[in-house]
Amino acid sequence: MTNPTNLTPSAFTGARRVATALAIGVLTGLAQAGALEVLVLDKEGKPVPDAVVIVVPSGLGVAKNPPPMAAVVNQEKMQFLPPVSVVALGAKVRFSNNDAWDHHVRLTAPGTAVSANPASAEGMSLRLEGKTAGKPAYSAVLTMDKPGATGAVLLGCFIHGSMSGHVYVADSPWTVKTEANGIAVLEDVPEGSATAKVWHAAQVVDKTPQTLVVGSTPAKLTLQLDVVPKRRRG
Ligand SMILES: [Cu+2]
Repeated sequence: MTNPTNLTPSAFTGARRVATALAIGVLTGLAQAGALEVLVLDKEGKPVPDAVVIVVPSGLGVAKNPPPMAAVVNQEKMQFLPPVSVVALGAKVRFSNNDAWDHHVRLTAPGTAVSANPASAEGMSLRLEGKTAGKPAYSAVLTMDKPGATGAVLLGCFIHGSMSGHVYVADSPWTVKTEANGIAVLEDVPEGSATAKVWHAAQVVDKTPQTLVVGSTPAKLTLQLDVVPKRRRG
């Protein structure tokens, strides 16, 4: 009969290594993770930047680069920059006016009556004074924390109707914006089946999510919009 105290030091260390490996495995849900590259094209087959790709895996895992809990959106030369930001639910977004004249920050979520302000379903707005040369810009921090308020929040300005932007409050940790080349790279997506969908400001009708399988080799997927978004100036 083996007495546990008779284990040799090396056997004991080995057992501990296995235990540690198992613990790490449990923490990561044991699922292997793979990379997924999603290309978003417009109706004419051209790459679309500033689209948001949302992947929902069936397995458990930890996202390598989840949407941040903080972001900065600048008002500059009559634009919201960046025009699209992806953040996590509960993120604090700092809006800063770098123009010499006043702007509003108006938040609404079309179709879903979602707002960044828990007190109002219609949305909210605030006014930021213009920047004086040599002084810091006026800014305000808004928290995207309305329960269930995920999706695209529309940004606007009452004074300048041409100004628009979006803050996409992500539901899934695997939510990434496409770069100038129309590609969004998602890392550490748990292997197995997943759904992928695309959001773009110009795509008014929601596209049906696509089902795919993420494996050990990098997967590629193309999602196509039904529209040709206007190119942003600048
Ligand atoms: Cu304005």
